[in-house]
Amino acid sequence: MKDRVDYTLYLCTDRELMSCDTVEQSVREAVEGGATVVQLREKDVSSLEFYDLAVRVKEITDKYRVPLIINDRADIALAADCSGVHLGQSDLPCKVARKILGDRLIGVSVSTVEEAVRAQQDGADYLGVGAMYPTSTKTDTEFVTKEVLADIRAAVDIPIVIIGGINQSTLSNFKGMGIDGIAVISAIVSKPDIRAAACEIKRLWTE
Ligand code: 3NM
Repeated sequence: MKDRVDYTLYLCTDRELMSCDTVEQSVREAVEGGATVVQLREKDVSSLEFYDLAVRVKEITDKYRVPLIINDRADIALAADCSGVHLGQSDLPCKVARKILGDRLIGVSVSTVEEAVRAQQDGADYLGVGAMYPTSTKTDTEFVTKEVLADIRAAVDIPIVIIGGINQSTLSNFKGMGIDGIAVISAIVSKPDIRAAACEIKRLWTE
């Protein structure tokens, strides 16, 4: 299954930014618009709320056969039988998460060649590289230049998604670089028509 993951349009959820009432609705609309992976990204909820939400969102992603990745929490990913987890540099080390998750997907956020090479060595399945641009969605990020992105692409052979300020206008700057997908929050979930926004971004990225 892991070799067949389509990273083309990787949606991250954000309950603060979403234009609709529920995370489930934002996910449903985004996958109907063409999101190929969903990361459930929750910060200020209890473990019980996170777990319950993961179970509900997974019903939607399963229906559309889209992998559901849980941000940070390997325990929730396992408990809700999700496809995997996404780890930041301050989360569980990839090798430790691997012990917990067996062969489920593990993604790691990186912003340097060193972090990328280490993540691959530690068994990551894919990398999230960013932030490519300043973004008000997440302000505590390191920035990655296009040159460093190219160096990371050359240094590892696992799939790469780029994140941070990726939208309808910026995505074209990264075409032809061997990037496997774009990870997007605000340019999709904050739009009044989430389905249409996902569809348009995917069209622009893949055309
Ligand atoms: N991680 P938007 S940037 C969740 O650099 C996240 O690792 C980042 O949101 C990183 O698509 C980011 O609205 C926010 O810019 C991306």
